[in-house]
Amino acid sequence: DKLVLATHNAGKLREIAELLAPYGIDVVSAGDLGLPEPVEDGDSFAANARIKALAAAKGSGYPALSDDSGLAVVALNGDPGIYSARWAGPTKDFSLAMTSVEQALAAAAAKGDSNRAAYFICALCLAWPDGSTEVFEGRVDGTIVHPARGNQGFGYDPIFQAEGESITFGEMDPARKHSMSHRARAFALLVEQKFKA
Ligand code: ITT
Repeated sequence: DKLVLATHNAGKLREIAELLAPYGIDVVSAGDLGLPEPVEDGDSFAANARIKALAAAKGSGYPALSDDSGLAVVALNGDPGIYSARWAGPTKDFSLAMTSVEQALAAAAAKGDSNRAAYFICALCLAWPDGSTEVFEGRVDGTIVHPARGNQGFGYDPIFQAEGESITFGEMDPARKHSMSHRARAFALLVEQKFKA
C-alpha cells in the first residue's frame, strides 16, 4: 500500500524517507500528488500534525504521515516553538530565523537570563482516510550555539548542539543525526507500535 508523506518541507521529506527506507514502504509526497497545504491553526505540535495528516489522508484516499516540529528555547518561554517555520518569514530564510533566536537570547541575557537550553520537538501523525489518527512525539535536548556551524540538515540545525555533543546538527552526517534526533525518536515509537505488531 501507499503512504502519503504530508509535508512540503524538503528537509523533512528527505529525513522521513531515510527513516522509512528500511521498511520498504511505497511513499509519495503530498506535493507530488498536488495536495494543497492545509491551514495550520492548531495550538500544539500534535494538533498541527493531525491537521496535516488528516488533510492528506482525506485528500488522497491513502494513509498519510505528517511531521509537525520545531525548536523550543527555554529562555524564550518555548519560542519559536510551533511558529518555528514562520520565524523564517515568507522567503523561508533560516539564517534570518537563527539571527532572531540569537537576538532574543541576547535580550534575555541582558535581563539576567543567560540560559541557552533548547529542545527540538517532533510530532508525527499517522492518519487514515476514515479520519482516525495516531500521534508519536520525540524530543532532543541541547543548547543554542553562536555562531552557527555546519551546512548539513536544514532549518535551525546549525545553531543546535545536542546534550553531550561537541558538534551541531548542522555539522552531523544524517546517520548520526538519526541516532538522536527528535524526529528519529518519534519515528522509533511509531515503528515500535505500528510496524512490529
Ligand atoms: P510542513 O508543514 O509542510 O511539514 P513546515 O516547514 O511548514 O513544513 P513546520 O510547521 O512543522 O513545518 O515547521 C517546523 C520548522 O521547525 C521547520 O521549518 C524547521 O525549520 C524547524 N525544524 C523542525 N525539525 C527540524 C530539524 O530536524 N532541524 C532543524 N530545524 C527543524
